Amino acid sequence: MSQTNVRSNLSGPQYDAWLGYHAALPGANGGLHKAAPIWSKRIEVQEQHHVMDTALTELSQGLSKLYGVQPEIIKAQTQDALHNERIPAIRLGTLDGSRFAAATLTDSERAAVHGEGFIIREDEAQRELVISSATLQGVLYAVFHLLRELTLKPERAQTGAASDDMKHGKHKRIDITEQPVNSLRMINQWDNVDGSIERGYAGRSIFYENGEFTRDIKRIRDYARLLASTGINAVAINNVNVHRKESLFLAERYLGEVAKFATAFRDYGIRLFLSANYASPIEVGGLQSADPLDEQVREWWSIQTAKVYAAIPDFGGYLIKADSENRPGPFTYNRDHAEGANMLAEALRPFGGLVIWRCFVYNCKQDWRDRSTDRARAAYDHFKPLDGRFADNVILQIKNGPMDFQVREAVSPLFGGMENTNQVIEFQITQEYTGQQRHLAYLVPQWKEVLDFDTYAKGEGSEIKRIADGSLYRRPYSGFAAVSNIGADACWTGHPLAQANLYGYGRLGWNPELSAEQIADEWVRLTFGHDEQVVERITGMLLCSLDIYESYTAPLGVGWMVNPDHHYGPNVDGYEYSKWGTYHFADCHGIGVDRTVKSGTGYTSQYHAENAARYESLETCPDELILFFHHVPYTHVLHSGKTVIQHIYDTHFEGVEQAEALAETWKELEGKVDPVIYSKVATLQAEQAEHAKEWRDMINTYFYRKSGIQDEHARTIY
Ligand code: GCV
Repeated sequence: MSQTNVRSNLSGPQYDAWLGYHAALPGANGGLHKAAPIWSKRIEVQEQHHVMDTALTELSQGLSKLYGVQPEIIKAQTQDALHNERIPAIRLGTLDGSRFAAATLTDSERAAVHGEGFIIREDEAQRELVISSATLQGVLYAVFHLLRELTLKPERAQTGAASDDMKHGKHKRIDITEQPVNSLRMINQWDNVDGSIERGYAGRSIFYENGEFTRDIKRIRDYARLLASTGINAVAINNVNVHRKESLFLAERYLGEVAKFATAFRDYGIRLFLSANYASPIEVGGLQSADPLDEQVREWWSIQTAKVYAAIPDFGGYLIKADSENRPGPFTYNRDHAEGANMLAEALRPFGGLVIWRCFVYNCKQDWRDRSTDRARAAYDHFKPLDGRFADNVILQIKNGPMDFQVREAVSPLFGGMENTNQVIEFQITQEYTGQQRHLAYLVPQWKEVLDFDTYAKGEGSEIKRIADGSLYRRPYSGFAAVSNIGADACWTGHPLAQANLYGYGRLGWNPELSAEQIADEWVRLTFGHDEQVVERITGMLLCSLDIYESYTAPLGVGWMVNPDHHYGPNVDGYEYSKWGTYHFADCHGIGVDRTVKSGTGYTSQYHAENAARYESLETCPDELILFFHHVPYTHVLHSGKTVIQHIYDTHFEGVEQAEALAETWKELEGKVDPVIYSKVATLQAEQAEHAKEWRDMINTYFYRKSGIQDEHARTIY
């Protein structure tokens, strides 16, 4: 059987995720096609291209699910005449390839819509809907956008000029212009070829099985479809920790398989990248060295990269984790990271490829007795001095915080520290430290907070989102990257509601101005329909979920306190006497990491003056980060008026009550949402409520025993 014939047999609401289009209107299917817009029964195109084919398939499938009528698709040959007769239709195409696309726009509109941006416009009589973009990817994004709009706002659907709404002037002509804010909108898979996923909480890999690439290309396409529907345009298909076998992905052994994945993603406008092993010249090429300044090494990369491009002409480039957590890198040869990255950049440049170089570089063999070394400082200390030295096709990938995707940590001061370097921000959609898709944690509010953070790099208004999108420093390459949260689980994400994080990441990458509320509302309506009780309850659950998780886990920004290795569940001293640089320094007097210039590690100085001063002073440091920046006595009084110890007790008791309330809220939805999803979530929320108690009791007991201070409300502490 050929690879493409092997089909996933997964289906149904949990698998369809937000693309079911089954939820278009409240009520039953009966009413659906009565509301069909007059133009929805026919689609006309002039261009032939694989991405256009995808757009057509998506559009026609989506419309037929929404309105119960399969639209007729008319391709190039006969189209001119039909168009002149102004037969109602959707007409779509690129500005260069389609006459209608160009004709509907004014010169200034044509100039304004570029790259993957698009315009969707209905004519006055609603007989025609024209989709125009400069690129085919833009046409595809427009199709997904249109279907989303029609699903979210059923009132947009009209039956034509004769409709009552029209007569009463209620119909608003569809006229949408969208331009993605970030140019790179990337997903990183941490999948290994043995089928495991590093920090994966949704089953095995959909990409690999037992040392081979999956034969289920249908599943890869279905994933590409989900990603593209939110605007994702790049994917790195293997773990940044590149092990022995995965090092061969760029060699003959696997390149043919990689190319098949590239085809599946390409059809959805997504460029494929590989995580590469910095020591590939040795491990794959059999050379003695991987020294970036060695001519033989440079030549090896050039030749090997040319082979990759021969197999995948639109290959995106290499994602590199070097000199990080025991991975090889240029430090071995006394070279710096600019020298390391630029060598790869040189090999990729002739093909338009990119090097995405991670800044997660720190000493993971620290002596816990040494209080002067601060892991939070590491990325800035390593990379800031290299600003301006990276080649123009190198992009630094910087985690949102200086530590490691904690529930609460400061933002990375590297944003705002490098004016002359391309940068993307890295988020973690997979919930490594945020409940591992067994606890509910909607992460969009956290990402929004980071993106809206003002670095003051160029004075007020220098938010991280403006560095990520390239506008503050006018960088050619910029954007978002994030670690995926999907696996072979039938609902993709383990916890069905964790789909909202994947959806939200894509939407935020497209437009960081969208609010967490709007994204949650969109996702719930697309996934579950418009029943107002369902919408209100689930969006409510999502929006308070991260605060709840934070309240019963590590307090006030100090982080960690998890079991070592797998990182699930409470263990206050789990990382305290370890080599990882992840300490809380709790003793009988107080807790927290002194990162001030005055008496601590000096980390606060890595921020621009306004933020440095705010964090340096106990008076102005925000409560939620107090233990990230300061070591304080348990009796220290927060801005909230509570002492640190009472805050710990209160939040942990309240957090459990709130986790129980989440489970109760969900129970109200029995019979109102898909039964399989209902029972999965009900089980998970009950488990979360129980596990929150474990967190509460361990943390409260630990700090009660350390401090000897009673809870003001005399609740049970062990
Ligand atoms: C892929 C953390 C995770 C590791 C991960 C690493 C990284 O340390 O625990 O599993 O490795 O981050 O981002 O490289």
